[in-house]
Amino acid sequence: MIKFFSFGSAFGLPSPSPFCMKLEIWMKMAGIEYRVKERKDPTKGPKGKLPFIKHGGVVLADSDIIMDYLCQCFEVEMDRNLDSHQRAMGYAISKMLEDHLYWAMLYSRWVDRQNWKAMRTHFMGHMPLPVRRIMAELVRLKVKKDLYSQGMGRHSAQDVYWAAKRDLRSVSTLLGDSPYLFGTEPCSYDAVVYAFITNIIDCELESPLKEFGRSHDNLVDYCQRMHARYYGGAEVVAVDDASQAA
Ligand SMILES: N[C@@H](CCC(=O)N[C@@H](CS)C(=O)NCC(=O)O)C(=O)O
Repeated sequence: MIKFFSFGSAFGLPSPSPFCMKLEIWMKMAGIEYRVKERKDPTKGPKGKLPFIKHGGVVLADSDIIMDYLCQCFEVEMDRNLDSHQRAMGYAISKMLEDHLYWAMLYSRWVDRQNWKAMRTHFMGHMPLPVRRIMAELVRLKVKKDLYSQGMGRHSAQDVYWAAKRDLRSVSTLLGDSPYLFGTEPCSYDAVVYAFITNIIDCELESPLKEFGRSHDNLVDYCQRMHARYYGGAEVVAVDDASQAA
């Protein structure tokens, strides 16, 4: 059984981490059984980020690397129906969301004062008060530093949201009136698109990006469709919290 280390549900989302959601949906698509181990602190993972997995003696981080490993272990062959152009498009869209839109989402949650307090309460609320305040400032400082190094954090709020709206508009245009990214059945790239878009438009936290995303009916419908398919059923997935042995 795969032990899947992930942020648990928050802000009305299965996970406030689009990378954790991406991997979880992909495992559901692949029919791979897993047990969720909820974590709030990503630093304990092998790369200091979530998600990561444990499988036998193997500990692996990074959603793409994990998916590649699972493909080999379980002989998963996804996206058989896609041609090479669709695969290349899917890859390009995924990286736009993971390496560009993600940073604007991070900005809207940790830097924008509108959401900062809710983030602090969710991630640090369980800590005693003085520690909570210090940890919260340290984490916010780290996110700001990461954003600055990546580049997004050098822009004004207005420019951050302008840049991210272009991503959302592009996804909406590419999706058009298709039920899924490449037709009537979802593919692995839908795991990425859904995880990132729902983390913006279905998140209880407000932001200019949420408002903009929700003004695109096809994005709203797409997220509802994916949610119903992957989280709407009576499927039972075992969940352990952090207090239990890893
Ligand atoms: N490339 C990684 C990215 C994972 C990632 O950035 N995870 C975030 C949560 S969405 C995280 O744990 N961040 C903690 C940090 O950067 O310190 C993947 O695909 O898994």
